[in-house]
Amino acid sequence: MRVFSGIQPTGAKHIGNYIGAMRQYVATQDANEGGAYFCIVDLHSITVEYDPRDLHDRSLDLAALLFAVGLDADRCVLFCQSHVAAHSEAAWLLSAVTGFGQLGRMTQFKEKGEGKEFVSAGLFTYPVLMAGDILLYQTDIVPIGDDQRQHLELARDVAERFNSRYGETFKVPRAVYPEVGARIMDLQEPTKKMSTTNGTPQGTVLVLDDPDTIRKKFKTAVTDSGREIRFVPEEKPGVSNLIEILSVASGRPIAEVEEDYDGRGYGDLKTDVGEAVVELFRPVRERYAELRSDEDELRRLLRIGAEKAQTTSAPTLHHMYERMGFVAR
Ligand code: ATP
Ligand code: LTN
Repeated sequence: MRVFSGIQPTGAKHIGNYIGAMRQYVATQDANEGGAYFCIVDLHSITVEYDPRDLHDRSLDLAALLFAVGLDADRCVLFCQSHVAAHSEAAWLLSAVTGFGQLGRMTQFKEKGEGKEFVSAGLFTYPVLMAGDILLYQTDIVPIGDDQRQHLELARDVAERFNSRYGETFKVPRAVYPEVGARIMDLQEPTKKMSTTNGTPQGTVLVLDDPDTIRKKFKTAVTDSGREIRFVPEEKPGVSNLIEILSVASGRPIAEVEEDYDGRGYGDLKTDVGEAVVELFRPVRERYAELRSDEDELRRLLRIGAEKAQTTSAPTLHHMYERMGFVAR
């Protein structure tokens, strides 16, 4: 099985990104013979307003963070999307088999564009670039969080349409969502997903937050009316979110966490989740500081990743041009 996933170098990564995505990347890098490819999708991050001076640093921040959580350059391929030209090329070619109507129905496009004075064409075609990312690698499985469901469906449609119009070229990929934590909610507004771009700062726990900040964010988390600690997301979104986070951070099933807190108060739960998350991220913070201080080494590792990604994606890109009828060089 071949694994592929992408992650944006914008903003600081939060516990939702960790639980929904990064943790899965680490788990899949050994379990898959076909190799695991993880892409820092810098080309995607120019689709909303951004500062060019930041992009460079954020990309290196994210590389260091991904290595710090456990990706290993010898066991997976980590690279920047902009280093492999095939991604931009594939996006253009695939736009021929992507429906304008389907792109207009993407909720991320509607949400990120809403109320903005300037909405880029790139924000609209974002899912085409994403489909290319995945399809170029003949990917079997894509570990992602729940919010990417619609984009993955589009990538599958694009693959099928291309295959039927131009002949069998792509594998049709399948998404893999974590069993627990596919949609971590904002601690202050637990009916909204945790997000660096659309969430509340106090309700968003960053992987690199210092221990006291993490404790404080959990202490002030919004809970629900009633007193019972039970996992019922529709009825008790705040408490259920905390249970889910504690389950992942402590490695215990949800039912066991519920049992442990039977008859206890919300205060205990908040303190314990905070502490468990502090311990979960403590080694990550330490490794991050070390890795981030050596930019030359990070660049070297990303270069190696880009070379491997380029080699893997080249034959598929070549087939795309050929089957679409372009004159060979
Ligand atoms: P944000 O909403 O913070 O801007 P994002 O979803 O736009 O983040 P990425 O950082 O690229 O962008 O997301 C990386 C991965 O994290 C994706 O697989 C996404 O599904 C997952 N993810 C994002 N938010 C959550 C969340 N609240 N819970 C679980 N997984 C999430
Ligand atoms: N849209 C994704 C990031 C992304 C991605 C991908 C995820 C870009 N290309 C390919 C999986 C596979 C997001 O998380 N916002």
